[in-house]
Amino acid sequence: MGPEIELDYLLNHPIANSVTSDVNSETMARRSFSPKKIRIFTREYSLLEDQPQFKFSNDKEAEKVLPDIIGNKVQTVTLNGQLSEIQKQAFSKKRNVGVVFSGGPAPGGHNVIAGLYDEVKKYNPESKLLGFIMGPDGLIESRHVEITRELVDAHRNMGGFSMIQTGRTKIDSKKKMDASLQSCLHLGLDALVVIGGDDSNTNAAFLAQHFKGSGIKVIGVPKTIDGDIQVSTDDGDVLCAISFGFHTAARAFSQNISNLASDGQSTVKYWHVCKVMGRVASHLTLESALQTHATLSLIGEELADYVDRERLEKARENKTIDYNAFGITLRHLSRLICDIIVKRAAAGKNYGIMIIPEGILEFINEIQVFIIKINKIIAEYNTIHDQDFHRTFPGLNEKLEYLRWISQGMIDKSPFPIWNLRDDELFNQLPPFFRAGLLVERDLHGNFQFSQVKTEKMIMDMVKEYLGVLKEQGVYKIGIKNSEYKVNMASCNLDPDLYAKAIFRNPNARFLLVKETVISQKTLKHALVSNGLMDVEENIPGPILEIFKKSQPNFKTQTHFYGYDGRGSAPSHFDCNYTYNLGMTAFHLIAGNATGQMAAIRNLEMDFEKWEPIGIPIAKLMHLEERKGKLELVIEKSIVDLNSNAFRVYKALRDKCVALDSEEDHYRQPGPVRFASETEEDRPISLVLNSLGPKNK
Ligand code: FBP
Repeated sequence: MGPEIELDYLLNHPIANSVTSDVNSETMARRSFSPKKIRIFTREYSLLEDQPQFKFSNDKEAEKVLPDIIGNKVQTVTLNGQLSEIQKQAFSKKRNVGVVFSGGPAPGGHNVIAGLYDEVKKYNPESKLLGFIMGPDGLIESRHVEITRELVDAHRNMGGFSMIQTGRTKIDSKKKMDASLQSCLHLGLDALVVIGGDDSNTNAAFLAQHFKGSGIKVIGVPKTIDGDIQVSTDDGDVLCAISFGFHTAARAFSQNISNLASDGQSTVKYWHVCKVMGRVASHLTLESALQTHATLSLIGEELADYVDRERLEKARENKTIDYNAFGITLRHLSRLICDIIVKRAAAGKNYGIMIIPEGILEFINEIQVFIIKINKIIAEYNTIHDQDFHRTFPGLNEKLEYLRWISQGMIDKSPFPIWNLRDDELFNQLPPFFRAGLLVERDLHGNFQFSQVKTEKMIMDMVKEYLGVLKEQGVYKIGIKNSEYKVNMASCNLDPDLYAKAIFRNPNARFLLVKETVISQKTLKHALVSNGLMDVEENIPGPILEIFKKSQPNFKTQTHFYGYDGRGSAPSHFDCNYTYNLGMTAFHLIAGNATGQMAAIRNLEMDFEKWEPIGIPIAKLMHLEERKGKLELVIEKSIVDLNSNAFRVYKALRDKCVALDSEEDHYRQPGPVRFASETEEDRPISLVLNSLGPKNK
């Protein structure tokens, strides 16, 4: 190394400054990238057209509590016909629009604001866009910032929700609704745009109803990486194929997972266990499975549908019905996983990649029952005592003690207490970390916080335990490549065929499996001696000992959690375009005087040229759901449809992913998330598959 350069010189050097700047060339390129615009947005004005052919059946409770917006129709943003001068003036009038992020971040949120801002200013430069800070709290407390061009330009095509931040507060009381209305009135807002998930769009509908008399419009925007806001009509017409952020998050997870796959394939010693976000639905797991061809991906919705045919058959023989044959238990799930691990090991691959959806517990009956019962117990405690359960019983032991009292009839005096002795017994068989996870405080919307529970640890502990049993039984063994075995034996002048018969269960197979009875050096020696291949006093021949050692599996795992990283990723090309157009759609809905509508893009699953901006009536998407032990009106979440093309294709690909058929694995490398279109896929794979049908071959 040459003489040391002075630090001052170094710090002032333009190259040092440029390479260490916060703003690198990727950021600059992202900021200056212009997403594509749907054709109607390149024109001057638009009109909203009701589309009564899209039908939804109303929920009775929604009819009762959302009377002013329940009659809304699906609307398309079009330009069929001429606007009068008065209509044009009304369209371009000076407006103040508020915007708020709500819930977890999702890539593309900033572009929704960018699209909204560009349209707000395009029609009237005097119009203003105000952002409420830190989510619904900012709205309730009127904490806001004016969104300027500089602010927007710094965040175009960038990830996160950092521009105005976000929060999970639920606007669930008259007091909070009134405070929100006061904030909007005080700021002279014409409209409010709520960018959020199912719960936040539920909030948007209630706000639209509450704001009706004030004339302030409320528009929702479908955000969530979970991909569980999908809207179809009663006749099966898809109006919103996916929420924004889903594609990027799945791509970000998939990049990491496929990197692990390539490491795993090189070192061949670990099973990588990847828990992937998605509070309830397994859409992100399904998309990641399609993107990466990971060895094994569990789809929660499929497990819920699981039927144990063997048990059913046995029960039929005994002329009984075995209700436990329906649905899956954690124990059974661990057995299914072990089955794949053992089969892969037999094919010489004692390694792999497994994807477990964050919300898997939602689909495991025995655990779901606990979650529902605990929700109810906590809700009742809070109502009866007007105190918070978690503040009163902060530690795990105190919570468990309270449950024990209930099971012993000390609190719940009914003949059938909600938490009975059997519940208590089963619950106490779970490891403490898992019990603590199930008793974790619900979020502000009453959702169980799956991200806080180490589900993957629970499942993998059971897998490890059972693999230990299978190893002792001699079932779990690593297959030895026949050709390698022969070369090794030949190099030591040993007859491969002679020895193969003594030690392998399948002497002619491509991968040789040591006999189940051969589980130690002692039993190996016994096999060789009893086949006349050596004397008791002799040492086991070196190559045979080597092969035996090689066949003994050591199950090693590495666990990973992919969630927050994908939520914070910069948006993909698809999400950049999608969200920018969503922002513009929100403006056109406002300009067309809509309220209680969710901005959406129809035909997302098709090529960009077919994308169509629409408004979907939020009130029509609502149903009653158990939250914190009570029934509440919320937007219905979409879970993985087991009849969808995407799921069926994945199911058909599964054997290829497990790769028992060949020495090669069939992992797929989707590469990094890109904002430019050159090599980036233009849509999620699940959307591409779901768009294929007789009409779109
Ligand atoms: P949203 O529904 O608000 O988009 O959030 C979804 C999600 O990312 C889930 O996948 C995850 O379970 C949850 O947020 C975690 O949230 P938190 O930020 O509260 O840990």
